[in-house]
Amino acid sequence: MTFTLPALPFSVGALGARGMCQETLELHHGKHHNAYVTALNGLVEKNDALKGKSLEEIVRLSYGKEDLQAVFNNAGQHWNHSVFWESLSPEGGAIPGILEKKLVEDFGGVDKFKEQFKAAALGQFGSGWAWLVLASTGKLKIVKTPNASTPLATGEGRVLMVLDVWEHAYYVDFRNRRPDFTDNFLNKLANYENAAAKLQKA
Ligand code: MN3
Repeated sequence: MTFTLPALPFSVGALGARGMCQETLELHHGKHHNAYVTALNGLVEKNDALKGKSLEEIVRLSYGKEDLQAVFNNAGQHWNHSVFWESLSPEGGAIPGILEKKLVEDFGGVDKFKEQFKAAALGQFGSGWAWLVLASTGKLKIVKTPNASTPLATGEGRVLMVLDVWEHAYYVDFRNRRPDFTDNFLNKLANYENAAAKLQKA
């Protein structure tokens, strides 16, 4: 299987008024994400055991395997970025009732959810990701993962939403200010509609 860069679910300039400019998306989607896809295809081409496997299968089978570290890094980054683009919206920040109710139940309020999510985003030392997942307990949970790691591999829950906290995600718009980038995501960019739809399907 040859993997391809998914199209953004919005135009490349669509988030400019909400704190993520066209240059960021051209670099992040067109260069960074594309490079992971290209590298993954090169690695799969050289490894018969991976040919014909889905992206999800490759992420899971390469996790924690020393000899497949490069495969995991590129497959994980491809999967994580694909979820990240779906986690953004030009109409972001509005939380549908069904998700709001669950955030209140499981975190004690929307503000508490945002505090915990921000703490995860800031607490991830170096590169990584902050996630909203539905744990096997049925409760929403926030987790962070380093580098290319992902709940798809760790089994920490079904992914509803993710924020990329690698520096390449925010340096053009926010320079070194990850806290401002995270606040902006939670209040103006986060696609809670998409997260709510995934919650209903889970
Ligand atoms: Mn990234």
